Amino acid sequence: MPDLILLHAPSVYDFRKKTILYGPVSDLIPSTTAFEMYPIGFASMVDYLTRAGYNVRILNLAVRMLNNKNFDVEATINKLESPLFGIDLHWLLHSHGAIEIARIVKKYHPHSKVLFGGLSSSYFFKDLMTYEEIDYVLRGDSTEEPLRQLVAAVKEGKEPENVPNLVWKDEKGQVRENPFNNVPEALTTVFKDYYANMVRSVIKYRDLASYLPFKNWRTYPITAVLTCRGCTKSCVICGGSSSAFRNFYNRSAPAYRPPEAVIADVKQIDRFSGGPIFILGDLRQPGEDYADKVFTGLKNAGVKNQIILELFTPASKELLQKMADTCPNFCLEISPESHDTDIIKASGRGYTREGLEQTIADALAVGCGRVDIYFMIGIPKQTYQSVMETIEFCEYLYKKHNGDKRLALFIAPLSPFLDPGSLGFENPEKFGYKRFYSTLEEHRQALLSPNWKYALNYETEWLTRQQIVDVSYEAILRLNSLKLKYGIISPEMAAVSDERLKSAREMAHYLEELMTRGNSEMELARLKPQIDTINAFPVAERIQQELPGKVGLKWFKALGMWFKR
Ligand code: B12
Repeated sequence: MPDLILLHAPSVYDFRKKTILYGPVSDLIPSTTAFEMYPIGFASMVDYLTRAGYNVRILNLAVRMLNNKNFDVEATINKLESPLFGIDLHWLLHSHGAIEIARIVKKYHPHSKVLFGGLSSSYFFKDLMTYEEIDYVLRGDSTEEPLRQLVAAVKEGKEPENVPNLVWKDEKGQVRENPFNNVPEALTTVFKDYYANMVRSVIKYRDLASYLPFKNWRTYPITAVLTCRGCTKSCVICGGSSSAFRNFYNRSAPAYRPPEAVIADVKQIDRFSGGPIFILGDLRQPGEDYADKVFTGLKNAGVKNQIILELFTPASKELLQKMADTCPNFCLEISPESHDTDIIKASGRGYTREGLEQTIADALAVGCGRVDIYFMIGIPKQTYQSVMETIEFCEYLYKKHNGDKRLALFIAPLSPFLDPGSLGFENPEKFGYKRFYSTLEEHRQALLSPNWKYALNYETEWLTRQQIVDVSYEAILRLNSLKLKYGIISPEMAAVSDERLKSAREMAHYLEELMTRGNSEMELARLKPQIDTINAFPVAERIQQELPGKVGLKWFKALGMWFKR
């Protein structure tokens, strides 16, 4: 019997039965609108506990529900056995699904304990304790060691009064808050051997289907390497900013993994996957020296996988050249949010229009395989007009670089939520935000809105919720036409995208009408198949993001890695 089962819920339970028009909320990530990807921390928890001698199983319920329409969640949970079930509420948009799954776990396993963790759990720990099916919340961005202590306490039937970071209910149902003092300054004891230990766990429970991080992972096995917890920047919309970490996760400075550990991960991944590897976070955060060490290590490792690197601020040509020398055909991720220097500044991002243009030009010149630029709708000072100017800027870039196919431009709304803990969420007026929801339950209910407009937990002084919806469709449609015009995407892909966006826009308007009329239940049920079809349309942006190349999984190697142990 596993000592702990980690469950990942879909954003909304049961999305297969509810009628919800999602909008372009997950177009730029590998997940679908069910947000089936579990936190990378699942791998580090499996690794840490396995090394400590415990058995941990992962069950990605969201991915199972997506991949099999007959997958029976209740029957599956009923068959599980463990004294402790952990559910992630890392991203707030899992708040509906996560709590419904907790209810199902308690229904079938009233004597097992239910544990929540992740950034949103840490933020909303008091709210979570009011749900009777939740026994524990582990706070913080680094829960491996507290979790080890909790698993031991549960196994031994002891009260967890000494487990750091834990909020729990004692025998009388009183909520107890243990000291929140497990906040490691360096990440030297985590992610030691996590690929091997994940493979070990998959084999032990003979259940690869429940470990898949997202629906299409088998055909596009992108993997991520964590470099740090925390952040040096304080972007207004980010719940993972330095101020959010300081105020809510008790972290005053980011903790980094040693460069050697980052290289070791990349080498481990190379042994079982030919897919792209996303090195998370700007490597210059701890200093240029850190970045240099990683690049030297990568060069020596001779890894063939395509490497994806992030930049939080403009980079010198010298640095970009170094990236090209060490990771041929590398892919660059840049999120300036807007083309307009004033707006970029108001959102706290570290670019200017000139700096952005220079970095793009230099990256293309040194041979970067692809430059991904992400713009966002719903940031301070941004008007309808300004969003349209961002699209004009995109055309300017395509022209300037002669329709270079390596230039990948994307725009999406900040949705559904302005992150809790972000400067914008905490001081809405100061940054021109109006916040509609505050509590966990309000956010949970918002996720059930048939029209994504009402899931948005904010609007701005410059854009109402309706305008955010309208301008999002308009901007993405225009960008799509530009991509067609400059030959960036095929006419077929452009046509599919066009159809998806136009039918979604039409449906959003119809839903708005319907909901203002009231009494819409029957009509919503009638619309479900149509809305499901719109939600399931292929997303051109996601297809465009998938890096071409040899991306197969080296299963035999993965198994070999297991047998060698
Ligand atoms: C890397 C990253 C991603 C990666 C995800 C990689 C992955 N699988 O984890 C990608 C790019 C795919 C991504 C996507 C999204 N992200 Co993101 N992401 C980040 C980022 C930059 C770093 C996260 C991080 O440091 N993790 C490390 C630590 C904190 O977490 P961890 O190791 O996974 O888990 C540890 C703890 O959190 C905790 N824990 C987590 N789960 C559980 C469960 C249990 C039971 C327990 C006990 C403990 C526990 O213990 C773990 C081990 O110590 C942060 C910003 C930041 N600087 O923090 C945003 C951030 C987390 N993302 C955010 C958002 C909003 C999203 C999206 C919803 C955006 C969107 N609309 O598409 C999607 C959701 C993806 C999905 N689930 O399908 C917000 C979350 C705000 C909130 N509170 O809801 C953040 C804070 C900032 C931001 N706006 O980007 N993201």
